Amino acid sequence: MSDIKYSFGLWTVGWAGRDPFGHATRPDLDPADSIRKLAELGAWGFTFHDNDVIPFDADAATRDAAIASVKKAAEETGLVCEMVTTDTFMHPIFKAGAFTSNSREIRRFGLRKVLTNVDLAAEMGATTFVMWGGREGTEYDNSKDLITAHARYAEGIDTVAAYIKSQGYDLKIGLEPKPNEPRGDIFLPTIGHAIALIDTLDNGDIVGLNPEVGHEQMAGLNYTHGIALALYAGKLFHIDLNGQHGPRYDQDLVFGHGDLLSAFFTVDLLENGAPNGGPRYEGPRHFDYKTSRTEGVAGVWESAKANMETYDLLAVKAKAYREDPEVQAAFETAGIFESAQSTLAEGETIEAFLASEETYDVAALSDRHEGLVNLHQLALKHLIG
Ligand code: ASC
Ligand code: MN
Ligand code: MN
Ligand code: MN
Repeated sequence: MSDIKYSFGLWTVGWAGRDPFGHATRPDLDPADSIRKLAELGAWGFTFHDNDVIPFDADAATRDAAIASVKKAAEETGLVCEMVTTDTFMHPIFKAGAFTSNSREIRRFGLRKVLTNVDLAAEMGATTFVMWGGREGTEYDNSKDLITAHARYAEGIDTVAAYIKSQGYDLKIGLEPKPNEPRGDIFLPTIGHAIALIDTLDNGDIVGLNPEVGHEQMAGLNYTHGIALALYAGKLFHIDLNGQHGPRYDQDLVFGHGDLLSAFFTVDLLENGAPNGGPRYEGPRHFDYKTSRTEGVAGVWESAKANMETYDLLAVKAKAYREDPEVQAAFETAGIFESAQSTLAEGETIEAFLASEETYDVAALSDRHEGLVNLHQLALKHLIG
C-alpha cells in the first residue's frame, strides 16, 4: 500500500445488504472489529454516522459503552477518526425531512440530534462534520413551500456552523449533494446547488462540500468538473469516492468499478493538481462505497482492499501520464498552458481593451486545432497500456 491516507465509513463495510427488495445477505459487523480489520488492510482513518455506532434509542450507559469500544479500537490501531456525520434519514420521524420538515418540533428534534453529534465529532478528534440531508426533499412539489424549505435548510446549517464556532471546535462542515434517492427530489442535488446555498449563510466560511462520485454521476454530471469548481471556490473540504454507472440508483460500487476513465481524471486532479496549479485537496481519500450484496464477509474485506488498490494503481498511472514529455507537449499544443494567461492584460482597463485597434484573423483562429483526440488517447494508453 502507498502512503496515501485512505479512510472508510464504518457504514460502508458494515452494510449487511438490506435493500428495498431484499433482506440482509450478511451479518451485522461490530464497528470496533471493522476498525481493526481496516487497520490491518492498511487504511489510515475511519468515519461514522452516530447511529452506525450508537443505537437511535440508546440510554446513556449504552451510548458511553459504544463510544468507548470504538475509541479503544482506534487507540489500539492508530486509525484516525477524521469525520463524523449524523443519521437524519433512517428513523421514521425524519421521513419528511429533518431540517426541512414542515413540523417545527421535528426540526428542533433534528437540530438537537445534530448538535449533540457535533460534540461527539469534536470529542473523537474529527476535523470534518458531514451533513447529507437524505430525507430533505419531496416526492410532490406541493408538499412543502419550496422557498421556505430552503430557508429552513440554510437556517439549520448556519446554526450548526455557529455552534461549532461558539464551542471553538476545529471542525468544518461538508455538505453532501445527491439528486434523489431516498427522496424523489433531494434539496441541494448537486455541488453547484450547495455552493449557492452556502453563499447565503452567515457562517459559510466553515461550510463546504463533501461531493460523492456516484451522486454527481446519478445527476448525469461530471465529478471531476464538480470537484474542480469546489476547489476553485475554496470549498472542497472532504470527498466520498466510489463507483457508479451513470444515471440510475445509487450503486456505491468500489472506486473505479464504474466510469474508470472518469476515476482516472479524478485521481489525476487529486494527486497531481491541475496542469496550471491552483488550490489542492489536502484531505483524506475517503471511500463511501457498499460491498455488493452478492458478497459474503470475505467479499467485504476484498472490496475494501480493492478501493485502495484501484486508487493506488490510478495514482501511479496518473503520475506517469503527467510526467510523460509527450503528454506535456500535447498540453502545450492544446493551449492548456496558454489558458493560464488572463484574458485582459494586467492593469488593462475594459475601456482600453475596447478602444484598442486589435484585429483577429477569424479564419485562422477558426482553423486552430488543439490535438485533443491525440491527448486523450495518450491518457487512455497510460490508463490501460
Ligand atoms: C452519508 C453519506 C451517504 C449516505 C449513505 C447512507 O453520510 O455520505 O452517501 O450517508 O451512505 O447509506
Ligand atoms: Mn452513494
Ligand atoms: Mn456519501
Ligand atoms: Mn453513501
